[in-house]
Formats: sequence, C-alpha cells, structure tokens
Amino acid sequence: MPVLTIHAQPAPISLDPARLALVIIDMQRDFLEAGGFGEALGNDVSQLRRIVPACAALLSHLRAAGIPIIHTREGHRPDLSDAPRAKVERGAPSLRIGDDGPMGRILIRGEAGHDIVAELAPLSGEPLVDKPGKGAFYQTDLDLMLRNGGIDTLLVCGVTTEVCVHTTIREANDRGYRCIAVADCCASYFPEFHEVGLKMISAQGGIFGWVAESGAIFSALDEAGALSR
Ligand code: C5J
Repeated sequence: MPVLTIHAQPAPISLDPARLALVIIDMQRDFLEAGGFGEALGNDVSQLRRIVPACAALLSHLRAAGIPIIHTREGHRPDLSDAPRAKVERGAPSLRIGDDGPMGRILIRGEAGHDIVAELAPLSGEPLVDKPGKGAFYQTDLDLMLRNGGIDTLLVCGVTTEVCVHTTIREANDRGYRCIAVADCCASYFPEFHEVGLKMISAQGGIFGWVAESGAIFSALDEAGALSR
C-alpha cells in the first residue's frame, strides 16, 4: 500500500500504513455499562456508549486493511497490590475499586465488568494490554510490542478522552510516536471535556499530535487501497 495521507487537525498527516497501529482504550463494561466504575462515580454512561457503533466501524475497516489493533483495559489484581491506595480511596465511598458491584468487583481483572463490551471484543490474535494506570504505557509492555512491530504512528480512540486517551497520547508523544486521536471514536462523560481534550492535542501546531474523524481515515485507506490495485 502506498503512503496514506489523512485529513486531520492541525494539518494533513502522511504515514506509512505498515508502521501504523490502532490503540483502542478501555472500552470496558465498567466504564460503559450501568453498575460499573463509571456510574459509581456518578457519571452518565450513555455519553460513552454512543461511540460504540463508530468504534465498531473503525475496527472493521482497519481489520480489512490489515492494520494491527491493540486493545487496553484498566484494572487491578484481585488483591489490589497494584492499586495505589490514593487511587482506591478516591471517588464514591459507596462503591470503590475492589468493591462488589452488579458486574462483579469494580475494576478488577477477571470480573465481568472488566471485560471489553461485546460489540468491540478483541478478535483472536489482537493483543489485549491490561494496565493498572490511566496511561497505556505505564507498567505495561505496550512500548516493547510497538517497537518490535516497527510501529511509529498510532491511531488512538476509546474512553475517556481527557483521562486515559489523553494520558496515553501524552505518554506516546514523549516516546516519539506520532498520535492521531480519532475524534468520533473517543468520548467523555463530560462533552465539554471531550471537545477541549481534542483541541488540546492539535493546538500549538499539534503539541501532542493530530485529530481526525474516522471518515477521513476510511477515505485515506480506500484511496490507498485503490492506488495499490
Ligand atoms: C477513567 C479511563 N476515566 N479509561 N479511566 O478513570 O479514562
């Protein structure tokens, strides 16, 4: 496939699709469904659920184009030994990390709520990175996997825009990866944080990276596919 050029903010970005991967952040039941961590913190989970169809379309296009997909999940060991006390103690006292909820223990690996939502479940062979923090690089082997795979540019989507998506993009940017946030495949419980979060990425000439709509990615992939035929 030839070089792709994606229409993005603050400027179009050209990239080698052989060095491109998608990191889809934390599309877990604990954040998207009633009774999970997100709702326990007082949030309206429908704000996040609305991007599921767009994320499903993105996964299907990228799978068809052979672009690697890496899924992440935020969560902790059952004994909470990897959960800083400062994190556990914050939030709603009624339902904290490790407490029993309707989908099992909140934000604990192996519990039903920790799973990716069914519509976006990883296919066999797609890596799943379990992370104890907000950023996908913190205490994980993500950087090693990307470098071994020759990846230099990341599409990043998922939830929430201003928390785990932003932290991951900042971490990736500092490690030398070019990041493109996929705007309509990211969401926040706070729509205004989503909007500002995206602006913060592309402001100042792309201080953290680029922002593109999924439609622009599909057009670029389709065009490159047509050119390679
Ligand atoms: C949060 C996340 N918001 N995945 N996690 O706690 O953004």
